[in-house]
Amino acid sequence: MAAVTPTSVAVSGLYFVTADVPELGRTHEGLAAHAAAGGARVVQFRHKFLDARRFEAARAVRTVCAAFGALFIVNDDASLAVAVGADGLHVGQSDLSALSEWRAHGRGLLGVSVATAEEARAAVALGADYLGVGPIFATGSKDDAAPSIGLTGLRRIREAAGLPLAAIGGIAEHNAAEVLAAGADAICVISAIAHAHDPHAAARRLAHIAASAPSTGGSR
Ligand code: TZP
Ligand code: MG
Repeated sequence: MAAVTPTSVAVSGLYFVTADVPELGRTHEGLAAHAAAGGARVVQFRHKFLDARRFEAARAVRTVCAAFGALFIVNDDASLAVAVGADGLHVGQSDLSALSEWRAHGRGLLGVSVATAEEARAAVALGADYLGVGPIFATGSKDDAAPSIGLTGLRRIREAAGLPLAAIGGIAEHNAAEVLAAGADAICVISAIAHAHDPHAAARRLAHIAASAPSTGGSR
């Protein structure tokens, strides 16, 4: 049987984007562990401060992902992704400049954030392996978040691109099923786990919702 490499594994199910929540004593590593133990198939290390701690924090999240068999993706920072041996890099529209370094030195999945069908087609042409789609709903977790695109925007992107879609932005237990029904392959969350009363239990419930979703006929 052929070996399964990261690039041949579709992004699907529950996808956790890390944060720290100092007021609750929650770290990137600790939350990644709760998410992965609860069933997250993909964890993206997203650390917006370029300080020395990010390298150690990324390595710790990588170790957690390896322990639980989750894909480990790094947000935006191609140097960090290469340095810690990430399974992939995820870039936003304003961070596409990171691609040349990732292509030169990195190996694995490339995720690109898109908000429109046009951006989705351009990301396909760039060689993306999956698309981050959103914000679907309003979010308090991203300072510079663009206006939400809603389920209608997600459906338009579903029609435009055959790649796995990881929907993000304001997704939680109450709306995850409708996001999956609209064509998402993965539900991508920060606060629904990071701010949950019990992050591990929240991850388990979200992973269960994702696993129970019927196929949309999209890339699943
Ligand atoms: N990109 C688009 S929305 C978003 C990112 C990183 C934040 C999602 O956070 P939450 O708490 O799941 O709405
Ligand atoms: Mg970015």
